[in-house]
Amino acid sequence: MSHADPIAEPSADLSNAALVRRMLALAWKYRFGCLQIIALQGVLLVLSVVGLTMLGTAIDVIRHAAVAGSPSPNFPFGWTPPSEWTPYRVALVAAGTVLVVGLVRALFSFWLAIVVARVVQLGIVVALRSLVYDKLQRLGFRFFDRHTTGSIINRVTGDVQSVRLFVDGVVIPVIMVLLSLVLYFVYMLRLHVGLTLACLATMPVTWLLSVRFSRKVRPAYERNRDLVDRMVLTLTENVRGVHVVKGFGREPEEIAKFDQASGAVRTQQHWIFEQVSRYTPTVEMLSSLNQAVLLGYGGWLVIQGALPLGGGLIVFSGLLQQFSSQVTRVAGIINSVQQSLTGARRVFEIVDAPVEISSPASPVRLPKIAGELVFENVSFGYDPTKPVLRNVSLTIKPGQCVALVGATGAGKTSLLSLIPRFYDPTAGRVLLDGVDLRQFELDELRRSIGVVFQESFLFSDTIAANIAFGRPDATPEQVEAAARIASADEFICEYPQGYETKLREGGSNLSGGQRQRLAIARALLLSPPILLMDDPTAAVDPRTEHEILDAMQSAMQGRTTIVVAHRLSMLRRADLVLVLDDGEIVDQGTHEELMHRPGPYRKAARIQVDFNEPEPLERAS
Ligand code: M5T
Ligand code: MG
Repeated sequence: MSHADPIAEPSADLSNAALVRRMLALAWKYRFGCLQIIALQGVLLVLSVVGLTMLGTAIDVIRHAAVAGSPSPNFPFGWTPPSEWTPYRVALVAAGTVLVVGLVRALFSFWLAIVVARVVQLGIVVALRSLVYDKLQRLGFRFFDRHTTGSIINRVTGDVQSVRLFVDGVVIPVIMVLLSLVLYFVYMLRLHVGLTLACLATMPVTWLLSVRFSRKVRPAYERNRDLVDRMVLTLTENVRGVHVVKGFGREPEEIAKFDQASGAVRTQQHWIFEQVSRYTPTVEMLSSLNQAVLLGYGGWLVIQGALPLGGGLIVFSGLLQQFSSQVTRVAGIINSVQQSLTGARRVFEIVDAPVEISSPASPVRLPKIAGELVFENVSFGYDPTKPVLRNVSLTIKPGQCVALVGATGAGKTSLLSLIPRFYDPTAGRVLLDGVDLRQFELDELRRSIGVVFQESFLFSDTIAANIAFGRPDATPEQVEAAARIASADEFICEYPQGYETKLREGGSNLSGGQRQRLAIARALLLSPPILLMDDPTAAVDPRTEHEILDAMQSAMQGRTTIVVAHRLSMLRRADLVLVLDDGEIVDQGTHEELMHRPGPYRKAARIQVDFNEPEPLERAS
């Protein structure tokens, strides 16, 4: 087994071609829905051409009746009106048909909207969103260290929408554009070949323009997403750090910071809009050139009697308009391709991110975990080139209570985080009951470890639900028992709703010490063979600390406990004290032993002992 754990870069192929292939595969998964959408849009397309034909025919009928000597109309679809019908009756029938076609179109449009919503918003978007969210639950801490909250939130919400855009903004429109271009082109050719070629002469120019446009705008979209991320990050940090911001009176600077981030997005978007608004009128201008050719050449053909007015020129004009609007749509589609590629890259980056920490194929199962922990030459660094723990070796016997001491930044939290495999060591290994941690089933390993983090996070739910977070099936009695051991019962019962009291986001309606006690109760309720506590009593007064420690004495019985501690009251109770300095274990022993030899421990401990009668020399050294 390789112990190297490089900062894994997403190794999957995220080239444009690969992304397009994957999004096509996604569309293929929804092919029946997509086919339904295409069929409905096809019906709408045919209906619009039928409506246009009816209009042209009606004009020819009216003209024939009104203008003496004008040519008799050509009826479409091989149909001729009975000879006894007056021209007015024929025109009325045509009008009626146009109306019916319009009604049917409305019905189909309605149906189409429903199908699109079902396939796209309720199907693809929901499926993608849960795919990304599921993956996020399985990703290791390294992933979250590397990406900002804003970027992750954006990916789950915004970028997922960009991916579905590939289906309803690219795949389906491309098919529809092709279908309608062919239909219009064939129809125009049937009306008049020369006129068709003359009017479509500008199309290659339009096409070239749209290709150039997309080349120019593509990189801008990528940059735009980054800028939006940065803006969201400013916002989330501001909301989460509201106390700091207000406490330091930094509101104006924060506003300026946000303005700047939002200004950058605006400038960037403005540039994109500028490009779009330059492109669209140019294309529209080209299409009026077409109209001029149509009226000049087509008008001449009508006067010559080579083309009927309604069924010919007017239908042609309608077709041409549709044709150029479809060509213009190509630019929109290319835009959507860019946007969805950018979004897809960010979404698939999460979907493909290697799950660096996962269960082995055939995990080792122990009938019962005794709780012996061994570190064998463990080194670790968040960035592998900058080790935070160096060559740490230690043995903790089952049921031992170990205190971990060391200056801030010494690596205490990092050492603890290797035990539930929040990270894996860069070298060496950690053994539980003689088995490498990496051989356990991950969930099982983590369930047998209760963790009280240095900063306890609580959810916006009831107190009871927070305590039972790791064991949702716990009975109220068990929840209360755990709370009692953590000295939390008393303050909880002071609330009118007791254990059913709702916490605000992050537990912000509790004091720091209350939050910590809930976190202890949460870990104790798991009744785990191993208990890790990162400075659990930092936010409580010494008296409450005593209460907690006394009560926990029984709870710690038979469990391997590692506590990051600073206060002597805790250190005295520990079976073993490990002294960590700059990522290395520099000393270990009981409190008594360590106090009897000179070293950093005695020096640090004396400061506390002598607190009441300060000895300036001792403290300064
Ligand atoms: C040890 C660095 C930190 C420090 C060293 C958590 C964390 C830490 N570090 C990172 O680079 N990334 C991280 O996510 O690692 O940090 P620690 O283990 O948190 O130290 P500690 O628990 O002993 O300190 P404290 O202050 O909690 O007593 O260099 O920069
Ligand atoms: Mg720490």
